[in-house]
Amino acid sequence: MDLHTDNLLGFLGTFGRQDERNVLTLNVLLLGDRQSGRSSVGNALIGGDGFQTGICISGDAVTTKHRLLCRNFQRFFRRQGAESDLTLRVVDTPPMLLPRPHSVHELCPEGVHVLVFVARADLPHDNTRLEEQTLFGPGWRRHALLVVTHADHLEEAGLHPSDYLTQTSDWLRALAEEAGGGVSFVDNSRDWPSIRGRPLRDRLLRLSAENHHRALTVRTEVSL
Ligand SMILES: Nc1nc2c(ncn2[C@@H]2O[C@H](COP(=O)(O)OP(=O)(O)O)[C@@H](O)[C@H]2O)c(=O)[nH]1
Ligand SMILES: [Mg+2]
Repeated sequence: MDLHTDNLLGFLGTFGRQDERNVLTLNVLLLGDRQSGRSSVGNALIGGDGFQTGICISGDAVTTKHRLLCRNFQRFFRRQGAESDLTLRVVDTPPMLLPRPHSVHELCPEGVHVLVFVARADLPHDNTRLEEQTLFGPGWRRHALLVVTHADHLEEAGLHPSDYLTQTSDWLRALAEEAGGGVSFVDNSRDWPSIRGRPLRDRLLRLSAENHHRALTVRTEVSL
């Protein structure tokens, strides 16, 4: 597997070919609040530690600008009888309620296949929603996957994930119900990123396949 950072890997097109194998390239956008665990989820997806993570000191965010990391997973799945690589292009974002659409568009001019919403289980959430619809259009839910991090805290508290969802904020519960890719609970304090990421990669690929690998266009003309 090759690890490519930032712009080292040119975009191959949604479907390309490499050494006679098909390559499916998916653009993935991480969204969420400060310290939600976005960068850790990005590392799990990529199977590395390229995104800087950490506790923010004196209110300064660890992730301060959009960052793209790419990784090719060889022979990740079979498509129409042929072995296919999966190339993930994962965009980490600063903690903002609204990502800067121009930055996302610059990194993913062809659009975004999967929106990964990251929220942490051990902190309360308010009901502020992102302007997803304004940014990605009305079909954004079909491309959304919710990842709840810090699942280790739920385990410690003896709380089952489904019980957690009944007790959490309205917006998180609504998102869990609306997201086409459903909800994944992860404990990012355990295992190697690559191992943690495998079920997320599978889920992400399944979701994108359900959307026939169509990408959402990021609307840059809206003033937010
Ligand atoms: N215990 C635990 N810690 C986590 C988990 N996910 C992330 N962290 C830690 O939470 C802090 C913030 O994570 P980070 O990925 O940088 O969050 P970001 O600000 O949203 O990018 C870091 O110190 C991580 O190591 C988790 O699932 N469990
Ligand atoms: Mg971060």
